[in-house]
Order: sequence, then C-alpha cells, then structure tokens
Amino acid sequence: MGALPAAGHRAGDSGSPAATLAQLKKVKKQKVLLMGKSGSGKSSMRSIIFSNYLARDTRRLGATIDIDLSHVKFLGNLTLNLWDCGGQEAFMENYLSQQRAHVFSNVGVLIYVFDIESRDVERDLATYVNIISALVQYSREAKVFVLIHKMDLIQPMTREDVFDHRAALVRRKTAEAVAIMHKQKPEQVQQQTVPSAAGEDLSINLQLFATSIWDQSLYKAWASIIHDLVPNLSVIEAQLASLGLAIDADEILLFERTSFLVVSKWTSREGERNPYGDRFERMSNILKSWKHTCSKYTGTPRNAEQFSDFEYKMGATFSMFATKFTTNTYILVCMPPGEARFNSAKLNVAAARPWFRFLDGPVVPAQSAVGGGMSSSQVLGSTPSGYGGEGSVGAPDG
Ligand SMILES: Nc1nc2c(ncn2[C@@H]2O[C@H](COP(=O)(O)OP(=O)(O)OP(=O)(O)O)[C@@H](O)[C@H]2O)c(=O)[nH]1
Ligand SMILES: [Mg+2]
Repeated sequence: MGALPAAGHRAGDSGSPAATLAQLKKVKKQKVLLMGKSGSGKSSMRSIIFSNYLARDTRRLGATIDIDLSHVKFLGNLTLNLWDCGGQEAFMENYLSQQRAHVFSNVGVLIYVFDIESRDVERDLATYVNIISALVQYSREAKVFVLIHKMDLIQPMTREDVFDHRAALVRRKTAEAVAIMHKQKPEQVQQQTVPSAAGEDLSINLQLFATSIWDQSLYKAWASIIHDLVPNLSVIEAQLASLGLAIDADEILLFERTSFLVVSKWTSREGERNPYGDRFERMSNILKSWKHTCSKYTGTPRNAEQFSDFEYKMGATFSMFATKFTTNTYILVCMPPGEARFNSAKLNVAAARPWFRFLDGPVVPAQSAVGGGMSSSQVLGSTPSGYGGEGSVGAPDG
C-alpha cells in the first residue's frame, strides 16, 4: 500500500506547505461573550466545561458581579477570552449604554442563555433583542449561539415541542432585531439567502441548542461553539482520517484534555452506520465523569491529570480505548473486535503522536504534518492491506 496522502497538502485550502506552516504557527484569540438573564446558568456551564465543576457544585455559585473575564487556553494555539457577563438588570443596562462599545466590539461569538423556566418570557426576549442590536452594531460578523437552558426542568415528553416553540420565537426576534438595525422587513432578513441590494449579507449566523447541566446536551452545544473556533481544523481532520484508515478504526474522537469537548472526529463508512447520533457528547460526559471518579477515589485534585488509559472490550461487538495523546488532548479510538488489531492500534496511535504535536502550541517540529504529512510507510504499519514498513508496528488481525 502506498503512502497516504500528505495531510498538510490535503488540508490545503491555503496551498503550499509554507502557508500551512504559517497557519499552524498562528495563535488565535477569540472574544466570547456569555450573556443572559441572572440565574439562567451561564457561570454554571462555564465552570463545568472549563473548571471541572460537578453539576451539583454550581448550586454554590453566587451571582456574577459585572463581568468575570477569563482566558481559557484551548489546544495550545487558541485562547478564548471568555466574558461571563453578570445578568442582573442593572448590569445589562450598563452593557447596553456606558460599556456598549467596550463590551460589543471585536466579538467572535455571543452565547446567549435563556432559562426555559423563566416566567417573564416577553421581557427576556426584549433584552435579547437589545443585545443582538448592540452586537450587530459593533461586531456584525460575530456568530450567535442561543442556548435554551435548564431543559431538565421540562417533562421529557414535551421537551422537543417546548424547544421548537421557543427556538421559533428566538429566530423571529433575531430577524426583527437585525431588520431594525438595517431598516428592512424581518421576513427579508429571515428568508435571505443572497446578499441584499446593497450587496451585504444581512442574515446573522445563529444556532440554537437545548441544554442542561444535568446531561450531555451541554457538551454538544459547547463542542459546536468550539468547533468553528479551533485553528487548523482542516489539518487535524486530515491527520485523523489518515490515522483512522491506517489502523483500520471505526471511529476516532479527539478531545481537549480539560473540557473533554470533542475537537474533531473521524468516522469510517462502517462507523457511520452507528445509530447513536449523540455518542460524541455522551463520550465527553462519560470520560469527564470517569475523571471525576478517579479523582474522588485516588484523592488527586480534580484539575490534575488522573488517567492515561481507558480500555473497553465488548466481546465480538467492538473494542475501544481512550488514551492521553498530546499534552493538550486525549484520543478515543473505536475498533472492530480483535485482540491483535486492538494492540497494534494502540502502538500505532502512540507512534503517531509526533504528527499531532502542533496541537500543543504554535511551534511546529520540522518533521510534523507540514510538507511530509503522515504516511503509512513512515509510521503506521498496521493497515488492512499491508503490514510492516520502517518503524511500523504491524500485527495481523486476531
Ligand atoms: N435545573 C437546572 N439548574 C441549573 C442549570 N444550570 C444552572 N442551574 C442552576 O441555576 C442557578 C444559577 O446559575 P448561575 O450559573 O449562577 O447563573 P448565572 O447565569 O451565572 O447568573 P448571574 O451570574 O447572576 O448572571 C444555580 O443554582 C445552578 O445550579 C440546569 O441546566 N438545570
Ligand atoms: Mg454568573
């Protein structure tokens, strides 16, 4: 079997290896606003995702006073400047008046949280409209994620309907807000697929999620938020695909080490037949809980690294392992059954680590993805059609 295509080239929206190298070296900073009414759950979700809080710990959180600014380092070359904006009315008014330019300039992402249990929906929506107007005024390109939160408080039977209804309302209000800013009719904004007569795209990049801190839905929403911000995503995806094909995996997930959010994933054709569409966020939730359990029973702090390897073998159905990969990531590999295949995949994943070192920071080792990419003859020997090769760790299927 010939060498797999060079990931650096395949990623190639930007073209040459030099351009890709420059891209890998860049550190990206993103201003992320976290807004919504007081008590809607903003600080709770932030603490669970980025600070290893358990859901029940959030009951002890006090109301955020003004803006709580934190810098979250994500994968070595992405820094999230997270603005957790206290949602009490006086603060909100202040953001919209005195602090307007300061708060709403240079925003990459707005995450707006609605408490589904809130009694005053009209008022919540009016505040939301004001926030969207300020955002459109100062950061027209920003993406907006609306989280309809505390869905655990809604009866499971009616959750979907309640969410759909609220989502439709939010979409309508968003279109109204954008239209007012552009002095157009809301229908024109909502239906717009082509730029307006003036040549500008008036629509806003809006995504909605139903979330709760008590299940994996939080991980789904935040993984989507993060997904678009991660630099070098095309390189990561291409490298994962090369690795997946080379070791004959069904699926590979790459997690950020603290949040356990899925940064990227690759699924084989066989793996795509998996009917569980929520398996990615479920795995985030499971691995994070596992990490917390390890911490509880070993006495290590929750923020410390507690596990390096997690294996699960499900007889003749499948096997998987999750392992510490690079400094900033964990990798989960799902394999068809077979002991030898499993063992060789583990060794090959370890051998592939240097090709993912760029995930740990802007400094790229000379032999990394750029230019050469990852080829089967260089690192990975255990491919379905050919074993061996220099430095490879191949083994026939068991
Ligand atoms: N049932 C339920 N409660 C939640 C959820 N998320 C957060 N909470 C609770 O909501 C309360 C308020 O959460 P906070 O995160 O402090 O709210 P906040 O939006 O940061 O509020 P301010 O800082 O005042 O703007 C806490 O007691 C949380 O435990 C959820 O998904 N479900
Ligand atoms: Mg708060």
